[in-house]
Amino acid sequence: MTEEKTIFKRIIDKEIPAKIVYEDDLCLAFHDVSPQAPVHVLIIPKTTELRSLDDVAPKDEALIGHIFVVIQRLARELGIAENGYRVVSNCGVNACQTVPHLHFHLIGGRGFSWPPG
Ligand code: DGP
Repeated sequence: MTEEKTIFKRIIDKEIPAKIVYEDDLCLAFHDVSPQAPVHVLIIPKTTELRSLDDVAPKDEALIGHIFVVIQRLARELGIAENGYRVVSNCGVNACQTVPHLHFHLIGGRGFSWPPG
């Protein structure tokens, strides 16, 4: 049985539109459809193997490192690096993950509180 594509895989395959801010062979970054801050971008690997952070294995170290380098560059390009930003990966039910494709939220442009809700 073939698993149904997630919404993120459909964005990767350009089947549905997204405001893409960065793309390379390994990852894609686009504006979140429901922004929680003035800047809210999602960075996702193109592989569909990783449904969440919990699926990441030692073989993925280079990919995850690459994604974080991209996140840092995007934070600078999007003008949120100077005042600070937050990177979030919701993993599983307790963290309210809704899309089963590993993703990192890059949010900034306002102050955040801690602890998170
Ligand atoms: P999470 O709760 O961590 O699984 O976050 C999923 C995020 O994905 C959520 O902030 C909304 C965003 N999202 C869901 N569907 C779409 C879509 O079709 N387009 C875009 N750009 N973002 C989406």
